Amino acid sequence: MSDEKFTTDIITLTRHVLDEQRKHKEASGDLSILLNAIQLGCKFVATNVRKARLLNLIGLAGGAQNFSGEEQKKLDVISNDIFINALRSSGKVSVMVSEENDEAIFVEEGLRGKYCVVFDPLDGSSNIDAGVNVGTIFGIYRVLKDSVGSVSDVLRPGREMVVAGYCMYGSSANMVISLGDGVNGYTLDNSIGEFILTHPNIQIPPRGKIYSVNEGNAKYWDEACTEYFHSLKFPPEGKSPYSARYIGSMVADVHRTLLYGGIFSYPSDKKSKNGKLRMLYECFPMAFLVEQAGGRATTGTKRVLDVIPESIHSRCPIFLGSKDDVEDVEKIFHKYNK
Ligand code: P6P
Repeated sequence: MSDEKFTTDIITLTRHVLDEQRKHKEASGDLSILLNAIQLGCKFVATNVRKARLLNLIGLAGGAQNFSGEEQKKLDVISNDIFINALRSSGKVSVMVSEENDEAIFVEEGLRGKYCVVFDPLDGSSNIDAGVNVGTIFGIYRVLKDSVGSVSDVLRPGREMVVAGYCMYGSSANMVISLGDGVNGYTLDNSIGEFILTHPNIQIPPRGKIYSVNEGNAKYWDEACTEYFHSLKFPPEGKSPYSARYIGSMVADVHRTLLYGGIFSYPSDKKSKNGKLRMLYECFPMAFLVEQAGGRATTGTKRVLDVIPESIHSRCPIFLGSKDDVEDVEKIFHKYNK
């Protein structure tokens, strides 16, 4: 008989959010309802990512016909529609920004709520074909006072977010989320359709031994970036080099960094002066989570969460991870950017 104690007191994400809600007497329960809508989207995506190759859902935009003859869409487009519909029908959202939509989405009167949600419904979707982990990334702002929903509600620094999280789709679906009071991880139990608390109070190690960056861009890096990564690969005598790990799917690379420590980066370079990753629904949520777990996130010269986006798809360079590793980045960048 396994000595594993069978628990009948399972902590689901929904229960955890309600516990959080009870801590705030003024809480209306709106955020709990909103997070349930996000959970629905993640459960849908989890199911369909796992079946994608079987259902031939991958890479079929443009002309492919499904068995009923209608236009078949790529999984990330379908996932986007699922999230938009779930968020709109929750009645708790006024503004949405999605990686899949050029313009912000403003919810009609009667269904507007006090939150704005920025999200990438299926980040890294090009990796699905190769069976690599992909994920949904989301951040939540409260609408500005007296606002009925406008772009100004989301062109704000990431530090003003109230919730940030991601759901990674791999061998299981792992939801990692912060409501501003630490970071917790949940694993989807497909048999009951609930996210179960499996990683309470995630804390990132103060220093790691792994660096994660696309070295294929090294020829385009600036001097500070080049010097920093060189210092990890060729440390002083008596110190071991860091190991290199790069999956090319932000959710997977950040998840590993959060649990094991070290540094993940998508720096700016001569090809992309602001880097590749988008502030609102990639950099800000991940920076929020890492800071809540005791780590840090910098552009090289500035705290990521203090950057103000000029437009909803603005990008920024990012180095995130263990606080001592991020401090090393800033020391070198400070030398070159006085
Ligand atoms: P590169 C995936 O396309 C993505 O948006 C992130 O998930 C990932 O971190 C990055 O791009 C990878 O970009 O240029 O290294 O392939």
